[in-house]
Amino acid sequence: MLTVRETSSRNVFVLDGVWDFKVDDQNSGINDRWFTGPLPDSQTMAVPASFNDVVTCTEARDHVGYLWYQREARVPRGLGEDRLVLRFGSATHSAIVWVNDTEVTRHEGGYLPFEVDITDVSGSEGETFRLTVCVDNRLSWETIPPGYMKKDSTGRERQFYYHDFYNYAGIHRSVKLYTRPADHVENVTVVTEIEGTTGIVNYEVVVAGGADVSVRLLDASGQQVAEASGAKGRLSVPNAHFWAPGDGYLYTLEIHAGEDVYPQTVGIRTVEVRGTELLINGKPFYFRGYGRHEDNIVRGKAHDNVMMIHDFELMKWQGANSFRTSHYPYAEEVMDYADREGFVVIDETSAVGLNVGIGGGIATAENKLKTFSPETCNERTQAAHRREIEKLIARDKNHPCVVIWSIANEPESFTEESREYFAPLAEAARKADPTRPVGYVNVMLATPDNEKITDLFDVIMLNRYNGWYVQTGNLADAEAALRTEIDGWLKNYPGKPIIFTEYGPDTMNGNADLYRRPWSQEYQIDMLAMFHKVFDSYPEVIGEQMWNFADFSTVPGIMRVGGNKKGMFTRDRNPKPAAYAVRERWLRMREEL
Ligand code: GCB
Repeated sequence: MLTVRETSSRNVFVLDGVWDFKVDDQNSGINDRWFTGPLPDSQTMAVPASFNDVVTCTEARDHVGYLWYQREARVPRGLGEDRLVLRFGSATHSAIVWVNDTEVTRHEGGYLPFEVDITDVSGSEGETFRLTVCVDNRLSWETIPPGYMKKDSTGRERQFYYHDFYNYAGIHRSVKLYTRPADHVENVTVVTEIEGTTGIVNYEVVVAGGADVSVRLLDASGQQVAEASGAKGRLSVPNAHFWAPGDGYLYTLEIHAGEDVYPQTVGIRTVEVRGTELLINGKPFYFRGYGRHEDNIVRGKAHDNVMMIHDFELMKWQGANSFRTSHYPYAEEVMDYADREGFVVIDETSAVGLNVGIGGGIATAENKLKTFSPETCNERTQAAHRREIEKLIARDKNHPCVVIWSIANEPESFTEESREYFAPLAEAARKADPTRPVGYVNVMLATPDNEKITDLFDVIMLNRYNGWYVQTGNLADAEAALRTEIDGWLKNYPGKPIIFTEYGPDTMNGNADLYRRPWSQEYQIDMLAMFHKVFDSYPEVIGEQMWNFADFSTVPGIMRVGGNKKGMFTRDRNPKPAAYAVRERWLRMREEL
């Protein structure tokens, strides 16, 4: 699905703002047909926002089920023969949408966009229509991510899941109406190559309707550097300015299909895993960065340009060159921004917590269950997971910043069932995008001795907490265990590079400790330094992405003091002392390049 862009043939109307809102505490709104009129006893809610930290009542915050949103919108004047499309950047986790009394679409999956053509139901030019959205925040064994519900002693439904970040919900990204000609550009795939100093742009356009296609490639200053006609082609750019880490140079492929014009940004670059290296434009790349979250005070998981730009500024300040979209696809604005800022991205699906061995960061008592079974993660979960992979790749395939697809975070991966589950999914990712490496992120319970799926992937991505969850407070033992483990991976998979995609201790900012014990700012400095010393002694380790960029909100738990505190930055984005230590290292590494 194409990102929404305003062009000479497409108008965009942003519907963000203050909407009517209602927490459906009895989950009765669908039966009571709330979409047929104004929401009963509504309050207001910002769009985009997670509703949870905006409301003040705990029961509403932790509501499990339906959330209703409503506003009036207007069919634009001058629509003529064009089509009117309603588009959501995301609604977490599923949504039903009505225009007046008519249901126009349903969507599952909380972190990817969806759209629907509403021309035939929205009315005539200049008229208003009622737009109602029912968002459902429930997770089940058949959703990605999975979860389950259980009634508490008061009969109230509670939501449980096997990941630690809080289950924020709502309309998290922008809602837009846009117009486009009936014959229009529906999709485009761009694959770039490099031949010496020449950049090659292979493109393939899908058109709705019968219009002929022509394309122009413009450089960053708007000068045309190549052109072609036909829905498929190969453009050559002599002396091209390649996209590279830290140099987010972008061309624009201006696509013309009949009256429609659509601009697709293009970064000319290549990515390849060769031996134990990951090469960008033929040069070995070393990842310096973090796993992150879309998480902010009051906004929850809402996209916010202020926070996005500030976060990128902080990452640059620290000398980072990359991040992972742990543990779900991030807003399209973030991917666009990573392209233009030259950040390198490991792009992850929302498949987190497919593992009954972990929960809220620790083993839970509910674990009599098996992860993969007809009652838990089953064929329907796998089908949903496959859809998430395919939809993520469809959305992000043209972003030069994306260099690896991560199809899951810390799933169970040491059983035969996990292999059966993952083999077809790794294949589906490769089929959807044969041009990028595919990986999954491995949990510390899956060691070189028992793990069963790494051979399906191109890279080894490890989350390790030696010195924190294990060997707590003993960095000598932690270092020994870490080295033994890396040796084990290298022995089993001598040809694959290793990226550390998580490591680091919880750290209460301001907790100073002469004895440098866990939870102190000194311990964060020491534990990270230990990991870095180990990484520096293995050429096969090609990346360090610590956990986490910033502290974030979690489910309540005895291991979480006001959230997960493994950030380099606090939740309000102040650097912890370790951030300065890491900054020194990363700036030095950048200089040495
Ligand atoms: C992990 C998870 C991450 C958690 C982290 C922790 O391995 O991937 O989502 O937040 O551990 O801090 O426990």
